[in-house]
Amino acid sequence: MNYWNEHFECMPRDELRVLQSRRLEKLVDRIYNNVPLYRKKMEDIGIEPGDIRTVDDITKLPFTLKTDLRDSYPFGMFAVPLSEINRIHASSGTTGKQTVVGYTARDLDTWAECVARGLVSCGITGRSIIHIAYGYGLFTGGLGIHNGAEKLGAAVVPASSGNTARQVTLIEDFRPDAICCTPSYALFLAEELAKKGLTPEEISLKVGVFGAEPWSEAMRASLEEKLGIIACDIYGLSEVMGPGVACECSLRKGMHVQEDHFIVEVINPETGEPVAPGEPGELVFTTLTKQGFPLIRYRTRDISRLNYEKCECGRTTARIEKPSGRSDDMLIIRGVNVFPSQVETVLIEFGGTAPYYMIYVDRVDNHDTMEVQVEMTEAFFSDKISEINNLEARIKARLNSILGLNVKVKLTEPGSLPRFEGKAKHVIDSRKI
Ligand code: DLL
Repeated sequence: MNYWNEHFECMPRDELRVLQSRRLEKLVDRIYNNVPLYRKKMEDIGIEPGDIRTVDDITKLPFTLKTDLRDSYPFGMFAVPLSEINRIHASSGTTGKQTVVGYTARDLDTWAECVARGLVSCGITGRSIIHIAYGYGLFTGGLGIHNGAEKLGAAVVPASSGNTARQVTLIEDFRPDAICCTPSYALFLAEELAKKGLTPEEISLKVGVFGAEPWSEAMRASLEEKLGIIACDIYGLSEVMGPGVACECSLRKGMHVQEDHFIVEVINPETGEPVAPGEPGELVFTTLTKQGFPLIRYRTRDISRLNYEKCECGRTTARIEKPSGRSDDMLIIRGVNVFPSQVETVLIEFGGTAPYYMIYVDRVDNHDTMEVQVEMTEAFFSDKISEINNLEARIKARLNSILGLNVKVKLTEPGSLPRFEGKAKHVIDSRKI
């Protein structure tokens, strides 16, 4: 078995707890003194940094919610001056505003370290050629994996997302042994390679590291068969760091959390109380070493469970089971996070639309599709067809720019969309993952 950093990945759990406790104590002191939001949250519940001595004290600390990030947009929760920030990333907020995160040079190095550990645990080495088809940009997938792969000393092909024909050519010609992208895009690529007549044996790939969206064991089996690879799962979220918070090893029995950098808890999403060990619940992360954008008890809304048994690979770190869903209504469409509330916010900007809309999500040829249907008002409906087409195009352009995703928009007749007596249901997700 190969490790990137055996000392931390295989640390006896009692030693790990001591390390986590020491780091947690320092973290709480740092955020109390540098992030007004945290000082206020702690004051509100009457605790001081001195009250937190060990990992067990973590439940005394308040949670951090996505709305806290939105309310301190853009830089209000940074714990260092902007002059010390080296990189900024962002991801979808629940409405128009993005959630912004900042990294110091040391944070970027820690991130690359976590990714390098994950890639090595999947079987990638410094001699590998890694094709990265996660998007590069504000999304953490591309650049996050990239820096880890470079730290590892691999030859990195920063293909980014899109332009499938070019991706196929690069894979045929450069013969990478590893690929990193969303699992749905990997399936799409697999089918394009098959269409060109390439058999799994002829495809150079040996390992795939897939994440950023939920995927099933059935998808894993299909990817492994079609590409002739070992398909590993990688987890992360921009708020906490990006990809690499946890990653499977080549045994593929849960994602190892980099616990020297993160404390992971599982709580009951309704009550906020910790669940019994091994029970499912919402994942909550505390960042132990981050300087730019530290978080305590960040509620991810991802539902999963933890396994603390030592893995056969030798790693002692807790393992996250494939997330089984979310406790909120966030959708992940082609790797992009979409909240129905973002769509609603855009729709109400336009006159002529009634407050009835539906979002239809599907997966066609391994491609996620999203169509927004919105009713017109009676007054608008009686207007000219050209005006209807024009409004459709304007809504589409606005949604595409806000979501960063190509969506279909259809204006429908007044009264045509379903009405609900109780809680309105705005999303029909027909994807079979
Ligand atoms: O998706 C970071 C990432 C990039 C992870 C590349 C892995 C690979 P966000 O865009 O902030 O960050 O989205 C985070 O995506 O809360 C989960 O709901 C979902 N997610 C991420 N990885 C997985 C996974 C990146 N392996 C949100 N399985 C998270 C299921 C995942 N869901």
